Amino acid sequence: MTIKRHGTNKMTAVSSSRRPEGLVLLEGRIGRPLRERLLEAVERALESAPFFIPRMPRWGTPLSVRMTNFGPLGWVSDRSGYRYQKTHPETGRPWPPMPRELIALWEEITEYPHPPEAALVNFYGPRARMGLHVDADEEDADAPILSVSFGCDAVFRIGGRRRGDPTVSFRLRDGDVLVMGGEARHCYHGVDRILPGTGELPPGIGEGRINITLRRVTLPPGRDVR
Ligand code: MD3
Ligand code: FE
Repeated sequence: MTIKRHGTNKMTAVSSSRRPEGLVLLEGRIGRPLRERLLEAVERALESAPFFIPRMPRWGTPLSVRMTNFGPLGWVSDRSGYRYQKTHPETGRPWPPMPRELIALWEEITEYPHPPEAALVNFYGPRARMGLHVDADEEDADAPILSVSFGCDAVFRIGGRRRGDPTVSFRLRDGDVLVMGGEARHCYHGVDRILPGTGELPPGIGEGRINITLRRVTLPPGRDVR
């Protein structure tokens, strides 16, 4: 994995064969002013697109994470399955527009030639977690995924293409950006736990952690399924 500490050009902790290629951690990439604008955008979005409780397909078991989305498409999960859709599952309204700051961040960091279509906002209370999974609901599996973390630290884990491949863990902290391209895009990953008391979110959101992932969902115009 590549780790860059913001404000210096020094790169530390170089690749190890256990860590997937294409994983880049930009520690502290989000500065104070941008952090404030993005969290304000989340608070504003919650007024029209409140957090919903995602549920496991078939059984309807609730996940511990709460979710909402920005952008033309949003990821949802309920008894019928996982999918991207244009509207909030409870209000039936379109998702709030993608904040321009998020589009700009995607352009600066990924250099991917098409804008993100979904920004999934995950809220973790102090006891929430996310089990190991692969993100496979995007048609455009070549586009990277960019994630931004706020609030409490999380213990993030990533392995390989197969469940059971060896994993590595590291903390995701307030202001960190993690980019998954290349091989890493297809690897199992999850959040083992939140470290309560390690960070703050606006009171309107609550105690815990917010993670926003930017995704390209559909194939860009003119590109066919291979
Ligand atoms: C590695 N979110 O929303 S962000 C998810 O902290 C998700 O909320 C976690 O996994 C969170 O699907 C992790 C970092 C992340 C996001 C997507 C990935 C890592 C990834 C996709 C492939 C590989
Ligand atoms: Fe994921």
